[in-house]
Amino acid sequence: MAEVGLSGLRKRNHFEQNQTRKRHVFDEGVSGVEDVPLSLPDPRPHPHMGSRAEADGETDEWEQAPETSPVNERPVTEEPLVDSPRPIQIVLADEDNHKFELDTEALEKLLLQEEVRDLNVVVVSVAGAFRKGKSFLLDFMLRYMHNQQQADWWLGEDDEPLTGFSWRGGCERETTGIQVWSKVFVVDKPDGSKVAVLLVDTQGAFDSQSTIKDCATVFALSTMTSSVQVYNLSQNIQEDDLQHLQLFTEYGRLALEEIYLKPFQSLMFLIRDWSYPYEHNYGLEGGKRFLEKRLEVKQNQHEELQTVRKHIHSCFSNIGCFLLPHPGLKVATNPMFDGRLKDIDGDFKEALGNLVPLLLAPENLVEKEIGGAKVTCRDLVEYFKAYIKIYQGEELPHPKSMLQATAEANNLTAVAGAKDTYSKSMEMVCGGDKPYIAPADLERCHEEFKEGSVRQFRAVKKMGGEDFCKRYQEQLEGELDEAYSNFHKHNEGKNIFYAARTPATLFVVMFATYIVSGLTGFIGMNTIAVLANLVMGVALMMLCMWAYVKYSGEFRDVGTVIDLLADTLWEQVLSKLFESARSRITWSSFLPAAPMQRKRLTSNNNYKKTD
Ligand SMILES: Nc1nc2c(ncn2[C@@H]2O[C@H](COP(=O)(O)OP(=O)(O)OP(=O)(O)O)[C@@H](O)[C@H]2O)c(=O)[nH]1
Ligand SMILES: [Mg+2]
Repeated sequence: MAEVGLSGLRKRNHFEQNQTRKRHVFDEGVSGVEDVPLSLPDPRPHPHMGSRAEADGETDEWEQAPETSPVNERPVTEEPLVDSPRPIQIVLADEDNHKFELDTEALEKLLLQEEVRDLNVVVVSVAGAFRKGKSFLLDFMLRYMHNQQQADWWLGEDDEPLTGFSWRGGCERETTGIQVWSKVFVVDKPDGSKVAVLLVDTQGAFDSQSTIKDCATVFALSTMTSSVQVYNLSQNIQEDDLQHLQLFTEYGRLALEEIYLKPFQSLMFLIRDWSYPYEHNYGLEGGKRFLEKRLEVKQNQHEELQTVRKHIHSCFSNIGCFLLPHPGLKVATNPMFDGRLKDIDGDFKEALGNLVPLLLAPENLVEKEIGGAKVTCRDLVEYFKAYIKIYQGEELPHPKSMLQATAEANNLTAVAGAKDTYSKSMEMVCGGDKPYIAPADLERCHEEFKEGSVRQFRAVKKMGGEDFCKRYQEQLEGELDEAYSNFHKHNEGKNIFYAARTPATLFVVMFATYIVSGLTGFIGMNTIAVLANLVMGVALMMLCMWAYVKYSGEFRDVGTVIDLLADTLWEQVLSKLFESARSRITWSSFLPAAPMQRKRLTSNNNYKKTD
């Protein structure tokens, strides 16, 4: 009876939580551990939060507490809110910035409870596209965990609304981020060991508010941290389902530091609304045969199809498939449906009765392992912290939608083609075996070939639209300019005068110092003569070294330093000297006087004469 009284209050609280669920639903405390085989005081499931029946204020007869309930007589504030079971948001989705945040405090409160922290953990997670009944299924798993001692009854009463993880009808998404159930179930395995079972609900993929990266992050995080990932699909396994699984698991694998042979554990394809029982029967056996066919790698298959299948096989240690029938029209279309078994088709209930124990019966529980070592609840907290950090950082590439990835590949190929044409044309003009060309001519060729190359890029049919294409055109133009600057440098290298600048400078230095040393020796300034000889010797050594470097290609660093020195000397001293010498000795001094000058002289003379 105490349970009944509590449930009345819980109902109110749960409704409130439903409104604020997206933030810290767990602020009130999360200490929940349920030892399944040991403590089951009431065989009926606890009324959990989240079903529409609760949210709407609808009350089933079980929840209508008798007025005489001793618990009800207590003031509301004294109710033990602390252990009301509910979903806890452990990964929060920041919708505006497309980021995910781990609620470490909530996770630690749950997994570091004394009773469970050192137990090996079993994590069962359900992931897949949005609005496909994931939370609904998890609520049946919750029922199983609560009622599993009553093997033939665990599905519950016919008139009992389905509660637990928040589920609802309609076309808009419900679950966001990652949620776990606030009770960690402690289960005795047949071998006598105790394990902690954690149920995980995830944000549905491909809703209208999430990017591919968001979907990949949720899927990858839940796959990395779960021991059994249920991949929830509708009606069939389509090729795009496999491609998305490939993309998402690869995104998960990228984040793992160590390369494990098989990075993830068990994958269960769960096909909802299976409509072809005459080809493959409902359940695990039918699913197995169906999956074998779907994941078969054949010799004559296209490479793309083979790669997807090989990838999936290589990622999971264990892959299964279960075919679940349609639950009936009331479940799928009736807005008043609140999860009562009486409204669900018999076939579905029967298949569900087989499916859930397959995942959660003590003998079937799969403990979480990472790198071959079993993971405890305490370890799992650390793994969550480490993994989420990777997805928050910028280290991982952004997974792209199929169209975006194809458009990008398209444009990049067109860029590469156009660039290749440009390079070939430029090679014809100034390639390795071509002689030096005047810089102005080279620039003219560059402009001409660049224009042709851009024209070629624009002529290729590309996906992604004009704006997208424009970005790649700009990239192409940038790359062509860069290539031109390389061609230009290469061309300059062929200029014999440019190449001879270093030896010429060193010769001039040697010649000058030779003259200085001769003159100063002649007039008895021996110190200066010795110094000049020294400089001449150094210049000679540098010239020999430079010649060796150019000939052998060894000690290129030394060659560069000599070139740099000679260049500086040329720019700073010699060219200035030449310049000033040239300005003094003009051509006019070698030519007969110009008529103008003569005229001016005459006029001057005339002027003088007039004077
Ligand atoms: N057709 C069909 N509908 C189902 C099945 N199971 C549950 N539903 C209905 O699907 C709707 C969505 O259920 P949810 O459990 O909230 O779906 P979800 O995948 O968790 O949705 P999101 O949280 O938005 O990702 C509800 O109206 C359920 O009644 C099923 O096996 N087949
Ligand atoms: Mg959901």
